[in-house]
Amino acid sequence: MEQIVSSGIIDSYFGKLKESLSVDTAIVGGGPSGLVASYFLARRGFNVALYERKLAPGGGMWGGAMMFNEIIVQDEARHLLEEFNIEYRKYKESYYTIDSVHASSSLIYHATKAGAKIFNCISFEDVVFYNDRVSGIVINWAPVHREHLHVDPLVIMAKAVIDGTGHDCEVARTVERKNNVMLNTKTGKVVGERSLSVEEAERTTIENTKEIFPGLFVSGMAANGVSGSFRMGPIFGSMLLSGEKVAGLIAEQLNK
Ligand code: 48F
Repeated sequence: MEQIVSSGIIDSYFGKLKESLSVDTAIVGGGPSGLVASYFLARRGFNVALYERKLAPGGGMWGGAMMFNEIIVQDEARHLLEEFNIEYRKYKESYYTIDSVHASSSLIYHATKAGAKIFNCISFEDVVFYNDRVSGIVINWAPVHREHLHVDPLVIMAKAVIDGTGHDCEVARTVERKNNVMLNTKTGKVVGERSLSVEEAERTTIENTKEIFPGLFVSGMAANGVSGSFRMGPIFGSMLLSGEKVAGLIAEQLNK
């Protein structure tokens, strides 16, 4: 029995990993925008893998605001609450309050149910850069990074990569730093996040969700960080809408 337990886990995990060595879309970061994107891409039949360095995907959603585990979503994103079967309560005219643990787990459940493969405890380290295009990602175990171990990584090839790393915009910053290229932003570089301004931030998150370099798309807070827009705090409508938008942009490109 001991051997069955261990070999079952190893066979199954490495089967999943091998199927994901070359994917249609690799998503870095399991926050709300990355999870929503993975769901919509998987639902359309694309091979999609999401890499999250923490043990639990969900990013900044679990903690609500200051660990008060409730989030706010506005009317514009209500269709996504319905899509993910998330319970919500109306608050004032056009806002909803939602238990953040329920919301995070619903996104994870539906993404994996739709067929997205989520690899937790894995850190993005670099991109594959071929013919002036982001063509994949370089990954390693998160503890390797934490312990500063000198261990070489593995490579995942991808037709499209999403930077869903939130405030840090790690993928975009790596592409800019290591390859001396111009990104599709007003300075050609990662402009950097501004202070808090809720309405403006919610609006621009959607606008800034785009392909910022051939093969590299940004979603969620990384989209605003890359393009120099504001943060918004614990309102999550634009994170969900950004995930929906980036999945649509990638599907359109891959279907061409
Ligand atoms: O920050 P995060 O939740 O991303 P998001 O989808 O949503 C932002 C909101 O949570 C909140 C906000 C809006 O209300 O301002 O912050 O933009 O999740 C980003 C995820 O990426 C992971 C990180 O652990 C988190 O779960 N991540 C960051 N860097 C790496 C990474 C990396 N190098 N490798 C793997 N995962």
